[in-house]
Amino acid sequence: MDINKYLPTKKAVIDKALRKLMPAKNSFPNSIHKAMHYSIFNGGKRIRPILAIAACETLGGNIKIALPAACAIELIHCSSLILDDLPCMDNDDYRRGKPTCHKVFGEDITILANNALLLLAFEIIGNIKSISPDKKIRIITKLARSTGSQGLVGGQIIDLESEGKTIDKKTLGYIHLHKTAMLIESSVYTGALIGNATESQLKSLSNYGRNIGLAFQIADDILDITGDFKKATYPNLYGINKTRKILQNLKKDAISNLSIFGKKADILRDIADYIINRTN
Ligand code: GRG
Repeated sequence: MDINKYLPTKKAVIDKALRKLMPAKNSFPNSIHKAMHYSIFNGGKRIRPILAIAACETLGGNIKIALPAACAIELIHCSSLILDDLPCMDNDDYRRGKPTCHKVFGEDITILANNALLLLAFEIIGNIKSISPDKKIRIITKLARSTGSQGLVGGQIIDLESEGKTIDKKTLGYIHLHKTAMLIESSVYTGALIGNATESQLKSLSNYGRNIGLAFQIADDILDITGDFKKATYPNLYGINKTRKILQNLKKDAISNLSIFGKKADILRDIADYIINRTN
């Protein structure tokens, strides 16, 4: 399927599944469920769950089984965004073009919504009937690792501690890997494991995921060029031409991991293209 059709089609499937998996918006206690729905259904691209599904499809796996796990990853991602927007973190008033969760529901509800979304993600994975306990443990462990102090949280900490300082390329690489690439890699890993990947297929797909995860953040840096040269971004540290070269090399490295899958991995190749050329 053409990527321009594939992405919106899968996003619609994911949104529908998310509505089914989450407690209803008006269910008790209303305020937390309203905040959770507000944070999820506000226009996200759903690239992480789409990658999980695409990895599963590449292996000929059952995407109905991958769907709840893919949705769980979107819950983790959105939980991190609402935390990131808080005044004590990035202090943003808008997310996805709409007032941030704390602007609408307050900081107290936002912190609780972050925790609730995160825990719901693991509950959903725990409840998937058709995955073996062994695979569930591997998925849960991988996702927890990419979210905790050696993943998202770790990346966020170094990002916060680097504010106002001149940071070097190694530190910037650490931040991008931990804040963005690890969860994207874990999304591909999750779909691949559910698609019954062999260990060597899992390794190749994880490498693909990590490379496009880094590319995703660098493409974000390019989209976010503001003229603020104090900001720690690839264009500021490497210059725009070198940054574009790095982006192309990451795509090449990502795609080199797909050769063993032949044409079956075409959608993952198209997603890599979409990621480096994206406009939002
Ligand atoms: C979840 C326990 C826990 C902690 C989170 C706040 C924090 C710790 C981490 C911040 C992570 C962060 C904001 C990373 C940026 C990643 C990124 C590129 C976000 C934008 O992703 P898109 O473009 O967004 O996929 P949409 O809106 O499309 O979903």
